Amino acid sequence: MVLIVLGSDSDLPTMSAACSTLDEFGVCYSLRILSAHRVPQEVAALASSAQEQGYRAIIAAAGMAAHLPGVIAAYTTLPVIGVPLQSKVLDGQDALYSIVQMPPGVPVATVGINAAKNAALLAVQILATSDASLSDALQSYKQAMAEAVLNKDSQVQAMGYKAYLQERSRQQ
Ligand code: RP5
Repeated sequence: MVLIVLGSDSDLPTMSAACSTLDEFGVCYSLRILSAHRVPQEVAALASSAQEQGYRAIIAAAGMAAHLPGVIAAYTTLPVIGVPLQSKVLDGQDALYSIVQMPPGVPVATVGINAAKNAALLAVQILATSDASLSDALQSYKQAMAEAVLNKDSQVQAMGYKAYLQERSRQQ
């Protein structure tokens, strides 16, 4: 249901969090490694056929001058979620600006630098607009997050911040 495209296999360690998040929600996906700069024709062919192949959302991740999500968005009307990836020289800001500043008419829903998990969650949210069980799963996910925060709040109040910090570093 979700197509994940990476600009390089060097992006996979960061983007594996998108795969594991989709796994958590039982959402099936395909993972491809195709570069907008190195294999532009393959990217065009994949993006052009993504809808008829049954995909409902696309996650595209790239670093440096990150044209991959925008090029994919040029070839499809499926929602494209762009993930800017951190690189050594400009720390991911190059990719962030490349992906987020799409010209009018060709949007890419851009998440934060290296925000693979949020990209997957956004894809799940898109699918959940027409899938009640996914919508329920997202509600449970939010509820679990809320309970975790409230639990931490209770603990810090009960223990005081010093003991809380000690306990936290002991667990890490
Ligand atoms: C981008 O260039 C890729 O998305 C990757 O983040 C970056 C570097 O690619 P490699 O040289 O590691 O293949 O296209």
